[in-house]
Amino acid sequence: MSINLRTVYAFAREMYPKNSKETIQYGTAGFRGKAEFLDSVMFRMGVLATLRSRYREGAVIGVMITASHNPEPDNGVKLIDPKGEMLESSWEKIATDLVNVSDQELEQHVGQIIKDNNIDVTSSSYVYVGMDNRYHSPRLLKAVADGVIALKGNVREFGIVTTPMMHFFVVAANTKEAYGKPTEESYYEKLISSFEKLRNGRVENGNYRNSLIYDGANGVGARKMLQFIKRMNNSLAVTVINQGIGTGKINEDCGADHVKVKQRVPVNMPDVEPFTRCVSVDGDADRVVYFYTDDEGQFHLLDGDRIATLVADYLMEQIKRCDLNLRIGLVQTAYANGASTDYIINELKVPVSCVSTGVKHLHHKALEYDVGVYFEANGHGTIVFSDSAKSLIAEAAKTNEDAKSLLLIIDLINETVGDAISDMLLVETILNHKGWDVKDWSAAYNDLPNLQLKISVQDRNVIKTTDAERVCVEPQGLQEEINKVVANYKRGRSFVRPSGTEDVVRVYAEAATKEDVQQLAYEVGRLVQRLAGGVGPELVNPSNAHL
Ligand code: 16G
Ligand code: ZN
Repeated sequence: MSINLRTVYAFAREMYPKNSKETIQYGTAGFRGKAEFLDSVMFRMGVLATLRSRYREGAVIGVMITASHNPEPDNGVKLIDPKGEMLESSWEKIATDLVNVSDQELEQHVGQIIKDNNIDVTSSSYVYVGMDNRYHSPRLLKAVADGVIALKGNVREFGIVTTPMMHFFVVAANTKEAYGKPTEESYYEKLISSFEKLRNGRVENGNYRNSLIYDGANGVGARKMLQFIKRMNNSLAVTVINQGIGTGKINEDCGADHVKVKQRVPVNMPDVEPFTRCVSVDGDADRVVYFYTDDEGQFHLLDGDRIATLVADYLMEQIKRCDLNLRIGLVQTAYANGASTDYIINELKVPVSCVSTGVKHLHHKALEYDVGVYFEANGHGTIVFSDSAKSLIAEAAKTNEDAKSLLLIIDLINETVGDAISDMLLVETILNHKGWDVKDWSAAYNDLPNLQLKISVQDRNVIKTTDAERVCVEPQGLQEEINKVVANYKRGRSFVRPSGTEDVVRVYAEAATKEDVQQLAYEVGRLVQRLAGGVGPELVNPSNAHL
C-alpha cells in the first residue's frame, strides 16, 4: 500500500479548509469549541488517529466526538489510546501542532510527523469513531472518517454512543475480545449480567428501594439508559427524564454538571416523595452524581467524592472478608471536598492522593495500587484492579463466595474510564447490599459548603500552578494574597487554575459556612481579576449585594 500525502492536502483544501486563525489548544480532554470551527480539527484528528494506530503497530485507536457537559453549540474530540487511556501526553503536542498548521503546510507537516516518529506508512491502521447526539456530530464524524480514509486507514463507525462505550470497544478490540466484544450488545450484556447476578433476585433490602429517577441530560446517556431498561429484567426500576428525543437541549438546565455546579435539581423533575434517590449523568455519560430533596424541600448532592468513599469502604470490606492482602488507594483532585478527604484519612484509613484535574492524571495514579479508586468531585471516576489483584481474586473465587462477588463487581465496573451507567449500577449494588437509602449514605460526613466561580481574563495561561493545582506560582504574588485571605476563614480553602475546556480561570472555595464561602470565593475572584488581567465586569461583593 502506498500513501500519497497530496491526498491529505487535497481533502483538506476541498472539504475541510481551516477557517479559524486562532490557535487551538489541546485541553483537559482533547479539543473543544464551537462546532462550526471544528471541521478541519476533526479531519486532522482522523489523520492523527490513523498515524497513531500505525505507530502503535496496528492497535485500534478510538475517536469520540463530543463536548461532554458543554452547551449544545459546542463540540469536541477525544482520542482514545489502545489500552483505553486518554491519548499519551507527548502526542498532545503533536495533535496541537497538527491542528494549527495552515492547509498549505499540512502535507509537509504530516510527512514530518511520519518521519519524526518512524511510522511505517505501509502498515495497517484501525480507527473506531463514535459520537454524541448533538446535531452537528454526524458532520464532524464524517470529517474524522475522511481523515482516516485520506491516509488509507480502516475506519469503523459506531454511530451514537457514550464516551465510555467507545473506551470499552477500543479495549475489547485490543485485548482480542478478552474484555468483551467491540459491540453495543456485548457492552450491555457484560454490565447487565454482572449486575443481575449480584442482585441475585433480591431487588429490595432494608431501607433500599428498587426505584430511582435518572436525568439523562438530553444526551446519549438517556438513550442508552432506555436500551438498558429494555434489556434488564426489572432488576432496577429507572424513570428516565430529559431523554433528549424531540425536546430539550443537551445539558440545558439538566445533567450532572448543572446539578453539581448549580447545586439544584434538573428541569422536568417529577413530583416525587422526599428522599427519593435521583441520579444525573452528563451529555456523554462519563460523569454521574446522585441527589435528593429532603422533607423540607432542601436539595442534597451526593457527588463523586461520596461515590468514591462508598465504593472504597465497600471494596475494603469485601477484600477483608476474602482475606486477601491487596493495597487499596483512593485518588482525588483539589476539588474534592475537604470533609471527604478527612473522612477517608480518619475513618476509612485508606491512603489518599491528590492529582491534577483530568481523568488521565487520576487514572495514571490509580494504577499504582492493587485496587485504585479514583473520582473527581464532578462525578467522573472508576476503579482499576491490577492484573495480580485480579488473579488473586479469581483464585480465591474458586472456594470463596465473597471473592466470587468481587469478580462480578470487576465485570460490572468499566475499568477503562469513568462510566456513568456502570458507576450507577455499582452504587445501586452497594446500597442494596448495605440496605441503605440516601439518608444512610449521606450520614458518613457533612460536606463543607463550597463554591466555584469563573473569571474571564485576557489570557488564562498567565496562571501557572503546582502541587496538583493547589498552589499558584504565577502571576507572582497571587498565591501569597490568596493565603492571606484564606487565613481569615474557618476551614477555609481556595485555589485557582486555568480551565482546560473553557476560556476562563476557575476559582474554587470552601469554608465552614455558606456566607463565608461566598465571601471567600468573591475575595479570591477579585484577586484574580486584579492580578491576572481580568476582563469584563467587576465581581459583586456578596456582602454588599443587598445594598
Ligand atoms: C474534562 C475532563 C474532566 C475534568 C474537566 C475539567 C476528562 C475525560 N474529562 O471534562 O476530567 O474534570 O475537563 O474541566 O479528562 P476544566 O479544565 O474546564 O475545569
Ligand atoms: Zn463527559
